[in-house]
Amino acid sequence: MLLEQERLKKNKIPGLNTGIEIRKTICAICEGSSSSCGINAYIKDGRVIKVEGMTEFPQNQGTLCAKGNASRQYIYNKDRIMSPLKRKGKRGSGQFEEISWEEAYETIAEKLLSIKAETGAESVVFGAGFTKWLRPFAQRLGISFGTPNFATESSTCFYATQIAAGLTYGQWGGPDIKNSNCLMMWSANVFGTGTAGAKKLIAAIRNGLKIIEVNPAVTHLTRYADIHLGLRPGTDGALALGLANVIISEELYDQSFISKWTVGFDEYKAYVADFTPEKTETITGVAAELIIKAARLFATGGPSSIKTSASPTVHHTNGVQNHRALIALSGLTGNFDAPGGNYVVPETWLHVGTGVELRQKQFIFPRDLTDLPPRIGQEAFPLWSQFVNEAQSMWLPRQIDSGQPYPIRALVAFGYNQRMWPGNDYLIRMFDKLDLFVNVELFMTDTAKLADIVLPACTSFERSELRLYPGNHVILTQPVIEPLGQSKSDIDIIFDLARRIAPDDRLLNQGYEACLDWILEPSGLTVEKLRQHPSGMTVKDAVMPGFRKYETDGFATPSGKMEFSSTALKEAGLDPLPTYREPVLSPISAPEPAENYPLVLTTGTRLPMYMHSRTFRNEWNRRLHPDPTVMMNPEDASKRDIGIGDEVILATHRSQVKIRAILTDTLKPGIANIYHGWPEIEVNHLIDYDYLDPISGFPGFKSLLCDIRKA
Ligand SMILES: Nc1nc2c(c(=O)[nH]1)N[C@H]1C(S)=C(S)[C@@H](COP(=O)(O)OP(=O)(O)OC[C@H]3O[C@@H](n4cnc5c(=O)[nH]c(N)nc54)[C@H](O)[C@@H]3O)O[C@H]1N2
Ligand SMILES: Nc1nc2c(c(=O)[nH]1)N[C@H]1C(S)=C(S)[C@@H](COP(=O)(O)OP(=O)(O)OC[C@H]3O[C@@H](n4cnc5c(=O)[nH]c(N)nc54)[C@H](O)[C@@H]3O)O[C@H]1N2
Ligand SMILES: [Mo]
Repeated sequence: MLLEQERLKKNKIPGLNTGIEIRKTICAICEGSSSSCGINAYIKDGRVIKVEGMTEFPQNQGTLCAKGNASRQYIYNKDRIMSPLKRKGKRGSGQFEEISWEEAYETIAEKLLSIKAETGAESVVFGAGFTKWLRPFAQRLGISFGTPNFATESSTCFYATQIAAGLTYGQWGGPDIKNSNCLMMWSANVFGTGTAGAKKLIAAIRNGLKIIEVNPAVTHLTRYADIHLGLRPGTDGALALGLANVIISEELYDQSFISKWTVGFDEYKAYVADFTPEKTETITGVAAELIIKAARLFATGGPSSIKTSASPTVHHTNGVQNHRALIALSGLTGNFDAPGGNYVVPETWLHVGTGVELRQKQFIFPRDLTDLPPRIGQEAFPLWSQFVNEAQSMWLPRQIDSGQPYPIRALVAFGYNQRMWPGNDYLIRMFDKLDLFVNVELFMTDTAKLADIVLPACTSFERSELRLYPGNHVILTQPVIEPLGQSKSDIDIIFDLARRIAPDDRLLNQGYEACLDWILEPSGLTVEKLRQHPSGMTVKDAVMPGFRKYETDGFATPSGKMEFSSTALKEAGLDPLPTYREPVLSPISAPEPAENYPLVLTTGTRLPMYMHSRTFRNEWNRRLHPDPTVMMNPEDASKRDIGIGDEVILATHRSQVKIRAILTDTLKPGIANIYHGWPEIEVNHLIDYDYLDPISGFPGFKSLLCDIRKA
């Protein structure tokens, strides 16, 4: 009997005789529409002793990736912050003293309220790094306090694609893969970045879905692809215009959609005429025959859809226009909001579109942003402010520096990582000018060390959060363990602060669950009901929107139509067509720097075991890829006498890093590729802080010039 009990315990079998219980939660190391996987957490004596994928969870159906599987190393990490801290030494010295929650709140509230009285609430910025789940609450807190400035990671991620779509169609839609015959995967590398979606993609490919992959690199997807278009980084716009050239010259476009539902087609057609397959080959490096073949397959092998990503096409100094050029292919071929094309489902919660109706916008904006002073970056990027309800974080260091149009004096951030910014050394210097920098963090990061006050947050296992998924699955998790040490859920911190700095916000002051019930109300769901479904519930009567909604509603653009030529861009004095411009730093546009820095550098291609800066400290993840590396073609390496695994110096005109070389044929000669976010090297020092797209303010992370030499 005893032996049997030992065996059960050792094998972590749940039950009364082992005291092991399975509780349901989700992973929040990644957050996005193909992530936040369902988890079975095995709990014994209040500790997580094992995790596995939740089989009944539609998102991941029992699978977990390398990061989720290492959850215990994330939760019980020695770097977790265990109590509120106040800085003692010089900024960045890492010297802190423990303080009580009460003292932390009082100090913060007193400072924020005095700044508000002196220079206005707009001098205070609320912010969030990659973490998304808390944003509606943090942004509302800021608005109720009186500041328009909510500055998040989305100033470098996704929102530029939303601007491109807003200008062109009003709103974009994801690929309706179920009904699609041909899918253009425009650099969305789901095998490394959204593994829960990869499984479904392979199933569709086995079912006959044709794939056109656009990617400078050969990836895991390439073996499944019918056509692979390996372009030079940053030339996406030219490639898209080249594809349009073939579609138009061979008359493969949807004439009736275009005549009825678009504006600017004639100007677009005239502009596109210049991008012959031959010329496009010269710019992009993709063979003319392949461009022709891909254009024909996309236009005639439909219904065809396009899967875009949040970053590779817009991390360029011509990012928004590149992205406009590629999404225009959907309307051009009559696939926009059509079955098997790109299906528009309005966002209901945290960037995910479902048929479950919630009050997201109404909750975040108890008052209109236009009643408040201009947001950070609004003057520099007026179109950003038209399409995005946040400040442009890339402009934050600039405004702290200049004090114009008004001073920025305090930053209250949830999980801020200075390595997100290009030229991050500039931002670090600017932190010194702030009267108060609060960072709410899980771990004592390099950025937390720069704060005046650090507040300990807890992981998804220790809190309750609401998530919606495509397919109308909804979950409201409950903590599966107590928060470690004195850490708290971000939400509790937000509500505790609200009572002190936004006492007039009656809804916030009723607490988290009351707010959730208010948000959920139109869907008929309640906190009480969701609690009865620990694995979440699929809302059966959710009403999905129909296709071709423009036929009744028009397009949400100034003309009410799809705009090949954008009214808003024209009014802003910018190119109204999806004009192609070379990246500011490219071998063609910058021949002089290119003499010393002849390689095109793309940064931030994701590694499957790392999530930005989050999982380096998990031993299991770190062992899979221990050292910072650069990928380069063997031909470029042998010219430089570089061998496999050699230490090399990767240099741009601004800075350099020491890194190991990976030699690989997956990249063409002339291109180098590195991951961002390593704690031991400063990748973003390689990039100028003002290397930004003029429309969105997004950094040109993925088209730079560099050279590599043996260390
Ligand atoms: N494991 C893991 N997953 C993640 C993340 C992570 O850090 N780790 N981050 C999440 C976030 S925030 C994001 S934004 C997404 C990104 O998701 P993805 O876009 O799917 O991933 P990336 O690896 O950034 O880029 C995809 C591809 O873009 C290619 N690429 C590089 N430069 C260019 C270019 O100039 N043009 C084109 N067309 N392609 C280019 C690269 O070769 C790469 O294969 O991933 C999310 N998922
Ligand atoms: N060179 C280069 N730079 C890039 C990119 C690139 O491709 N190349 N990509 C850009 C893109 S697309 C993105 S999305 C950004 C990445 O955006 P970042 O914000 O840099 O991403 P992370 O490092 O994941 O997260 C920031 C912090 O959040 C903390 N955190 C995690 N969970 C929680 C939580 O629940 N609560 C709180 N309070 N904190 C939490 C983490 O510990 C971490 O320190 O980087 C951008 N920067
Ligand atoms: Mo991102």
